Amino acid sequence: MRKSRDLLSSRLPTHVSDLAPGRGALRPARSWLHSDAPSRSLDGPWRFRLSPTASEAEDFAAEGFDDRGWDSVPVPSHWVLQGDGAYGRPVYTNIRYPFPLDPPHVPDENPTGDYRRHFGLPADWSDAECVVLRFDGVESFFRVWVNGTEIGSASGSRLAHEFDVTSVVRPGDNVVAVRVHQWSAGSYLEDQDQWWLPGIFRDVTVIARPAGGIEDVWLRTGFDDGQGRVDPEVTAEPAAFPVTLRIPELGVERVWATPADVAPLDVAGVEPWSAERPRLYDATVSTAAETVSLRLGFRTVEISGDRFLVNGRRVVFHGMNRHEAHPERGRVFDEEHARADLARMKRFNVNAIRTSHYPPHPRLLDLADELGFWVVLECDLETHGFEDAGWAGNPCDDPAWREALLDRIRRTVERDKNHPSVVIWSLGNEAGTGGNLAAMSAWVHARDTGRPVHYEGDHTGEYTDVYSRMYASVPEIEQIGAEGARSALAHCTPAQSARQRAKPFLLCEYAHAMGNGPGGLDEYEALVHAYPRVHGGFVWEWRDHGILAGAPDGTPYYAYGGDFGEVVHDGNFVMDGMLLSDDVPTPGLHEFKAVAQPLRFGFGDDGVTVTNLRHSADTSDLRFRWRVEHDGTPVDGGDLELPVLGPGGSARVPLPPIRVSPDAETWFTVDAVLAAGTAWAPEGHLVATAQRDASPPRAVPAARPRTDWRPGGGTLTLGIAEFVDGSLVRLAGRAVTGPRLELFRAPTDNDESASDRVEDSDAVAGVSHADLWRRDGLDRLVTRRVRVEQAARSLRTIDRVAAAGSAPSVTVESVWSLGDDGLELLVEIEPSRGWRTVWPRIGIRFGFPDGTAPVDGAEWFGLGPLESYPDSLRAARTGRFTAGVGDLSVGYARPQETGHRSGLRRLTLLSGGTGVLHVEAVPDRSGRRPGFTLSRHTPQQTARAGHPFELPDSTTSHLIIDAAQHGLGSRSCGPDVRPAFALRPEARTIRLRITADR
Ligand code: IPT
Repeated sequence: MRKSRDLLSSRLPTHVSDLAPGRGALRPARSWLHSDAPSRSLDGPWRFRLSPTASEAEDFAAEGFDDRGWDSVPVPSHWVLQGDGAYGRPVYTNIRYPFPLDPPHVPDENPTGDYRRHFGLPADWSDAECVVLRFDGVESFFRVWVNGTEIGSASGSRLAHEFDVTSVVRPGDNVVAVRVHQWSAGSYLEDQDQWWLPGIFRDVTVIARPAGGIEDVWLRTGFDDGQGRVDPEVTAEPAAFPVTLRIPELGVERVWATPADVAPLDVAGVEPWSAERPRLYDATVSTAAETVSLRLGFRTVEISGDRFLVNGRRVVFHGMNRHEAHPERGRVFDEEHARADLARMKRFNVNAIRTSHYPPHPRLLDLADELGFWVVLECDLETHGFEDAGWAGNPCDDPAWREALLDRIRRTVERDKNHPSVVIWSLGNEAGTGGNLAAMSAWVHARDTGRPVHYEGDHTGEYTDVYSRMYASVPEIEQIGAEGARSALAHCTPAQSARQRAKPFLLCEYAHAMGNGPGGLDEYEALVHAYPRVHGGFVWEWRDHGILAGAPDGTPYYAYGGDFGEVVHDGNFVMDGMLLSDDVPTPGLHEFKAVAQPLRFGFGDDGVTVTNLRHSADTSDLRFRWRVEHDGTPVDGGDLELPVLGPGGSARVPLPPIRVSPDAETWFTVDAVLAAGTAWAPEGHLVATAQRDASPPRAVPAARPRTDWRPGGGTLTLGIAEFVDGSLVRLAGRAVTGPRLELFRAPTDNDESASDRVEDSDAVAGVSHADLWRRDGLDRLVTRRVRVEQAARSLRTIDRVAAAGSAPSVTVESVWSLGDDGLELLVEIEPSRGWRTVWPRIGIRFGFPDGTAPVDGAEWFGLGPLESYPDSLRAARTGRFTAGVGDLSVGYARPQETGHRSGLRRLTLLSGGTGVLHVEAVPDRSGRRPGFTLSRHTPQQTARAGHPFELPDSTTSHLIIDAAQHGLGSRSCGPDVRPAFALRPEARTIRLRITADR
């Protein structure tokens, strides 16, 4: 083909520790464009061979090499996820490198994948000015040969690399050979908290670049006061001109005769782009030889003082950190799945994405433009493993690495610069600080004046534009919000503090969603409304990274660190998502949705004030519906007429007449739903909701004190309850164990954290709550029956409950009495002095062994439908719900506390859909209501399992009625439970009325 070039002017790297980002015929970074120039996908099966080291002979690259003995793997894929372990296994580490810290070297044991495939090129490609071979993602360092000639090499795993292969390709059959090393110098820059997954994991494409084509184009947009602006940059040979810009919907057709004519243009009648109303306009840029298609969104990003503004309005990020993770594909992109995932985000009121911690597949940004997200686009950079060494040798502060880092940020910005959704560039994550980061930032500032630069690690704010933090506590953010530049930062000089705190503030990570949690989301949200400089943040993180694996008996499960026999690993720290590995939203995500809902409802005596909290969209897309329920049963409902509210607008509308029940709880609910279907949800989808208790006050019936107790044991029947020596043995003819005091919960990941961050909490630095609970024996309490007494139609037991080896105890007095309205159980729980920790729960546990009709479900009136905890109650509503016992627990990747339903009024235990026992919960003297948990496992059994498949086969349903539960917090990486939601040892009462049908 024409235009052969001197491909190999520089010596190609022969060692994987070469610091240079790439060599050979690599072309400059440019936008990932949709062009009508011919291209061929090289995705599909490739011949593959894996070697244990990097030093295998290179003969495979020869054109005539006989690869018939090789295996075949699909491209794109990660070889460790292919062949059922035949090509090694994934490795998970968080901060540590999985190889010695010996930069820029990596071990000789360096899994190396050799790939080969043939591809045909049509004869008419001979006319191409240039033939380009593009790799959209290869982890971590690769060399390329075409038809036996070495072309070049590259690293930067989640970045695009294009090679000029014009001089070596030919019409008809061609052979491409690629050698991929799992470890390279580049690995030192890619220490993100995720699986290490080598291979060609994004698309490979061969592209014909036409003579007179468009090398690159950047259509910067702006929006100001109803007026759009396009500021174009066209990269093309002068001979390629004229170049024409067309925006048909806006009637724009602009012809630039020469490069010098390319100039900004104003466009009237434009609707702006926002995450809420992602209005896009199709545009084309063409020469005689090539047409490039883009979708324009008009918006202006700016920082004004301590405000981050788009189109002049302050943005609040209700964001998620999004990794590319899939249980079977790893980081391989699947557009359908990505679209469904983003639509799910929209349905859960997520409006922003931080692409932690690397650029996603380029199509993801097309989807973000289209569905509407504010995107913080992050460079592929993390050097976290240097932290342990006090950041000595950190590539970010060593000039030898500067070019490699600049190459990464250039490839990041250039590839995705056209996307309206991208509103902030991020230099990377957890990479310390240093001159190379400052140089990266300077490069971005020079290249793109239209977007600010973010990097959390710039603690003194030297080279970035926003003040970003991770996992800051609520009190600290309150101080940042209230005092701003007046408050001093510990690690800064006064001048640095002032500079940093005068910037817009955001949380690039918060609310660590590992396991059951996070708690306290609503407190973070409140800060956003109290302090305009606080711009919200990005939950860590969107999804669990579990990898689908099989237990020894074949049971499928989601594997985490250590499950593949890694030498060093970080266990289930990779399971910290708002979605479980199989896409199931966690209760934490439902809580997020409720907290981030874009409307606020304020109930008054006869009206409700509705406020639109959106950035710029009005409420014309919403319909309002109301309903009245008596004890959870709908009795009335209708539409609520509301004027269209502009952003920030509010209106007070009268409530419909509410039919109040004299003997049932009356609840009024208002729902805001989509009036019409959107790209991400059907008509009727619930966007926001609120409830108001309209019940008249009701007195809690007093418990009748008794004094006529006399000793009594033996067998006793009280209505449906049968006792032997004071112990309950049957209820309504059904075998039952307990109730016994239960103070333990299977520790959550937050409970298991031993972090030192104990400010503003009851935690002990360096020791987990779970260890303290185990030390105190909360999981192994034993009982001594102190007394069994009877009175007419009543039974009383007094138990002393304590753990082996410790003195503190709990006195449990249980009184069973048969009254006119059935059987009542009154339990007084009173701890002795000397308990030192917070408690996970204060409850009583019943066991229902499987008989002919096992207890397998629950129907209840209380808070639901999902689990809730003291610091995670916003998604829960008062109503009537039904669920099977299996659906009452969440399948967290590591089994832990789950299933607590707060605010219980009435519970019916079901067997095969039929009620077998009814439990009414009477509020305690302070009006507090208990919660319940129905599970096939005890907390002790759950705590012993590392994965769901390790839970023992169950023969019993366990019902726990909790007077109280400890909060959730997010101590697994962040603040612990706030004091208001911490459960300290205290006296509690549980009062239940138990009945059966007939
Ligand atoms: C923070 C990391 O940025 C993120 O990648 C992830 O590892 C998260 O922690 C925990 O899951 S860094 C941490 C030291 C605050």
